[in-house]
Amino acid sequence: MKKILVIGSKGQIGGELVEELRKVYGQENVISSDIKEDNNTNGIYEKLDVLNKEDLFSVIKKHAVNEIYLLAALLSATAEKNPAFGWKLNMESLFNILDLAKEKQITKVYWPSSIAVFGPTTPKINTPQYTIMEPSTVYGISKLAGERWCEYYYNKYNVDVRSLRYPGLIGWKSMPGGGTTDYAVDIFHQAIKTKQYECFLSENTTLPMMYMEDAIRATIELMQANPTCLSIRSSYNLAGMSFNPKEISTEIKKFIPDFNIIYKPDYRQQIADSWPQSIDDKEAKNDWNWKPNYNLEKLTQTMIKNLS
Ligand code: AKB
Repeated sequence: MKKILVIGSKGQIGGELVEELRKVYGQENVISSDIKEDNNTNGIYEKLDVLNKEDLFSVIKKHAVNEIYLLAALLSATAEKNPAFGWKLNMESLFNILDLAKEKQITKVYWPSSIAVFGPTTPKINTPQYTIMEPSTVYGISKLAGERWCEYYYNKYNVDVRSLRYPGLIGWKSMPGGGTTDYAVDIFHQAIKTKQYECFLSENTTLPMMYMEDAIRATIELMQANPTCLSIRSSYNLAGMSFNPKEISTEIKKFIPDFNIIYKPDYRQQIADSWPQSIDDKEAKNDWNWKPNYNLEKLTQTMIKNLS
């Protein structure tokens, strides 16, 4: 019987992932947790600081948890403002979970990586799984180090850990929290509310992106995949679509013709410029039949319909 703990369930991915996991495995078998208080969740919720090993262990014992999705992290923009804490949270949380899996307290781990593992020296178009990786952000450095540790724990201790390199994620159910790709969510909220958006990236900054529903499905499909099919235990490249602020604003204008965007790049421009523009995810396609459902047109239509 699966007992799943989702850590960081109040973040951008967490809420939607918990909702979907509960549909698949049953409400009572998915425990959501976050460092924040929660008074109005439907299912089982634990207030949990993943850096506190004792509390973590007692939640696992209390609910007989055997599978963990570790989503707690500082994202690219926030981690640049607090590098020491970004490194601490992103790395120590992973070690706490990998060590529990090494001691066989849990049997399976999901941990997200990111396109931030790539850097300015990486080939930008159709970035392959295996290539130059010299990330220039604290977040990217922590994700690349984490990937190496995941693979190490798999090879050395037979820990069943699985991971995806998420592109920028876009959904209407939750707000992003401190990433460089956040503009692609915020733009929809502002377009509907005020028909204006001041973008912190320049108009031609193309980045890999994905609709949240695709990202959640990819996560669950990877976790359900037969282990013998998985050739990668660091983290899989994952692609959905690629676009820049100008292209997304053109799509939005098809629904809101008087929408206006202005560009005021800030410190996040440099982070975006260091990342790939598009991703080659052939290993994910080959190993566990990954296929995205959403392109920019369908994404825009869905976001506007649901937010309006
Ligand atoms: C960020 O912008 O930091 C994240 C990511 C691409 O991992 N959305």
